[in-house]
Amino acid sequence: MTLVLHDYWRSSASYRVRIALNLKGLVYETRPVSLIAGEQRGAGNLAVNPQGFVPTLEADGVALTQSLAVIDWLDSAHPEPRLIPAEPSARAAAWARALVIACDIHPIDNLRVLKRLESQFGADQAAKDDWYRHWIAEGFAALEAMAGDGPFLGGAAPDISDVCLIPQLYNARRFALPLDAFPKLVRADAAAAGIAAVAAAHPDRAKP
Ligand SMILES: N[C@@H](CCC(=O)N[C@@H](CS)C(=O)NCC(=O)O)C(=O)O
Repeated sequence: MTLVLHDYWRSSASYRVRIALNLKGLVYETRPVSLIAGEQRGAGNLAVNPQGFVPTLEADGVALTQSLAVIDWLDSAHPEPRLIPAEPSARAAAWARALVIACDIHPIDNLRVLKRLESQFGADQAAKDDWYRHWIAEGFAALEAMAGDGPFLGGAAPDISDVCLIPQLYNARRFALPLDAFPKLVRADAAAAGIAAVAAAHPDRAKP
């Protein structure tokens, strides 16, 4: 199967999919889409991703969008190692943690939202940075309470919620959010950083 990932090195949704692909040991090509140059809204990207987002994973020419749907597809097509637990309660808990990040933190801090804050309300860089940190801190407080005994959020192995956490923590550090209040999240991230497949997905290694 030919896998082509349309991504941007610093996009956290793209980073999630790179982590999942690498954990499953899958080989893929990348097609960089520059968010800085606005390429996400160009005809080439819209042809595979009608929302004008990254990432998109093309699997034998079939375009798969929405990073969590892509990870769910990967877990169905390539089940080992499982990122979405099979046992119903563990599965619901893993999805709940993942969705705290993917639904309730990440979209509010997206580039288009930050641009809109500036164009519609005149927010300057400091105001936008404060907004960005606020939503991460609020979501991380809940996620810290939802995390298990570790080392990963759901236990002994990384699951879909850790896959979402690692990029969100990367963003939190970029925007200088203090992390002292989130020891379980920092522990899960440190455990993940020790996995070569996860480290290989880091933005610094995906930079074109
Ligand atoms: N829910 C989507 C979100 C994708 C998304 O927000 N991608 C961002 C980068 S992390 C993007 O393409 N932003 C472009 C923009 O805001 O113009 C997913 O999980 O795939």
